[in-house]
Amino acid sequence: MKNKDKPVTVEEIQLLRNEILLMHESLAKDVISHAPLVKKVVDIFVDKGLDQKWLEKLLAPLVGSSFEEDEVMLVAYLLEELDSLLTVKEEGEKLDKRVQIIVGGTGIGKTSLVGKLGARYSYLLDKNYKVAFFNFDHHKVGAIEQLEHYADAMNIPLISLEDFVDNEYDIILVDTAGSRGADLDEVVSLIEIIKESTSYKVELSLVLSATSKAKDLKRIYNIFEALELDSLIFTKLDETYDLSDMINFLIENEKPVSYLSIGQEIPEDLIVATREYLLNQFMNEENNE
Ligand SMILES: Nc1nc2c(ncn2[C@@H]2O[C@H](COP(=O)(O)OP(=O)(O)O)[C@@H](O)[C@H]2O)c(=O)[nH]1
Ligand SMILES: [Mg+2]
Repeated sequence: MKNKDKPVTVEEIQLLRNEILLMHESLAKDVISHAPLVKKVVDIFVDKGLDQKWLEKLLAPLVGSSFEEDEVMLVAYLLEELDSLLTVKEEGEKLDKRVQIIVGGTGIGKTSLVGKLGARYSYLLDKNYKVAFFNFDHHKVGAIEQLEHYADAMNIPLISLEDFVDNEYDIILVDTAGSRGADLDEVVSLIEIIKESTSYKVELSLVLSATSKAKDLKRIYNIFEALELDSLIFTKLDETYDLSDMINFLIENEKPVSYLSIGQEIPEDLIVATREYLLNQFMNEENNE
């Protein structure tokens, strides 16, 4: 068989694909270098921390159009695109018959979040749900005390797994341990048990900190991506003025964000995520200092 007749392998297609992608990227950069105003807008947002390649690919197609000479339009277009890429999960009106499992790395605010959500669902919405807490954190010493404290203060029962089958609660909030591999298997078995022995829906939320660096966000996300995540929750938005790593992460992963934790106060410092809030916080970073 002559070389050129040999069937193309998957690896070769992959290589070609990568090459085309690279060509696209350098082409975009090249095109933009001939359009000063587009380049200026790219630079502004690179300064704000957005991914340069992403910006170039997005704006290159506008070179040669009437937008090219209009900075306001270029910025508006970019913000529009950002807005469309940020996905949020609305809280909705029917929150019950649900077990919400909170997973994520250590020290990022999971237990505080369980407290905040517990108060929210029990007392702060139009409908008062019957909430219970469940602690699935076997490792961290003191972890149970923290949740016990919230349970006492909020008059929300801290239940055991056996209590799930009674179907007595509208919402069960599950606090978990950190992000080690073994814990992940435990979470998987917990989800199986709930699905097999109760009629609750399972909702899995991954908690990430807005203060984490891009690589750390990615690393944690990669660990938990194996589970079927329903939503992301970002904490500690009050602790950083630079939300670019969070925004880049959201652009890349397109997972819906449900809640945002914006401080240590329980239950006050929790808000339902909206695209407006995320974008405003990102754009106004300097004004807040
Ligand atoms: N500034 C700030 N601190 C927070 C926020 N959420 C939680 N914390 C703090 O982060 C620390 C760890 O919280 P904790 O809920 O125990 O984290 P866990 O280990 O993930 O359960 C505590 O001191 C919390 O008060 C937040 O949104 N902003
Ligand atoms: Mg905890």
